[in-house]
This record gives sequence, C-alpha cells and structure tokens, in this order.
Amino acid sequence: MRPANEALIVIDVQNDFCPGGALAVAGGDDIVAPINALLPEFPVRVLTQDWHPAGHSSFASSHDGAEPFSVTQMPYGPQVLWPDHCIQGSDGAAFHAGLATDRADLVIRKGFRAEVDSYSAFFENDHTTPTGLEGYLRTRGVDTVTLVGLATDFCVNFSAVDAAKLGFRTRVIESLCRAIDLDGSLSAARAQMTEAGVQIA
Ligand code: VGL
Ligand code: ZN
Repeated sequence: MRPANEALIVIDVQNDFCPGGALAVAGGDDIVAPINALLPEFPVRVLTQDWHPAGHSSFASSHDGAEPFSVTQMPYGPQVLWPDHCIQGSDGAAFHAGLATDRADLVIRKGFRAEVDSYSAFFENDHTTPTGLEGYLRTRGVDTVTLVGLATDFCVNFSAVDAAKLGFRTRVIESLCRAIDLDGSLSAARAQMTEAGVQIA
C-alpha cells in the first residue's frame, strides 16, 4: 500500500471509449485488468465518468453540418466536435464491465452541463468552473496523484496538467492509458504535460 497522501485517478474507462463504443480508443479495454491490479495499492481511489446530456454542445450532431472530429469555436475557446458519446444513463456511459468499480472511493462525473465540455477531472473546459475534485483530494490529505485511463491526449492530459498546476505532485502511467491521437494530439499532449511538470512514467 502506498502512503496516505497518494491517490489513483482512473479517467473515463467507459464502454464508449472501448472497442465497439461510440468514440472507441484503440486498445482501450487492454488497460482494465492492470488498472484493477493497481487500485488496491492506493489509499485514495477516484474514478471519473464522462456524463453528457443528449444534445450536448460537444457533439457534432448538435451543430448543423458539422463533421465529427472537426473543430468549432466555443465561447471558452476551440472545441473538437465528437460523435455522440457517454450519454447519461446509456450503456456507452457505463464503466467497462470488467473495471473493479467497487474498489473506488469516489466517482466524479463531468461534462454534464449542456453548454460546456469537461475533459479535465478538475475544471470544465472554460478552465474556471471546478468539479469539486480538488477539494475532495485536499480534505483527504492527498498531495500526490497518479493518473491512468482514457484518453491519454484529451481527458488524461487535461486532468494531469490541471493537477500539476494546482500543485499536486502528478504522475501519468502512459502504459495504462490509450490515446485518440487526432492530428498529432498525442505528441502535443506529451509536450503539454511535460511543460506543466507532470512526470510521465
Ligand atoms: C474524452 C473526448 C470527449 C476523453 C471525453 O475521455 O478523453 N474525449 N469526451
Ligand atoms: Zn465527452
């Protein structure tokens, strides 16, 4: 068991990000068993769940004529438009059936406001609206976080960069993540994480 100040944060290991899902990430399900093996090592265990209402503003289908994976301008900046995914209560939004969710202390949902996406476990994509995770971790005495999950270049990246900016010692285990890799987004994500002081293991 790791010391009491360490949390494992498992990002978005949900059916829609696994093979066969609406926004499938190649090999997304390969990481389930090793994540299960890692969970008991950590005294604080958090899962995140992408959780969008139908018609969410990050869906290409909500923008006339927009193709999935194109980029639009939102009031808070550029936003990739995704296929409909992780709709609240759907099978796609459920955790992968093999994930040991019973071992989690906290499930934090994000992306539930129709007009703002939320890649990060800490802040919505406006970079100001908090999810509450920072307070949860601090009040439990956590100052060091390890991140794993989906997808490396979006939700893991944004979460890790925010964690480091908030002052948490932050590590990403890249072998327990899988990437979407849209137009070089994986190499950009690695650079952003390194720049923010995230340790990539
Ligand atoms: C994610 C795109 C849209 C992720 C979530 O979990 O990385 N990516 N919503
Ligand atoms: Zn999403």
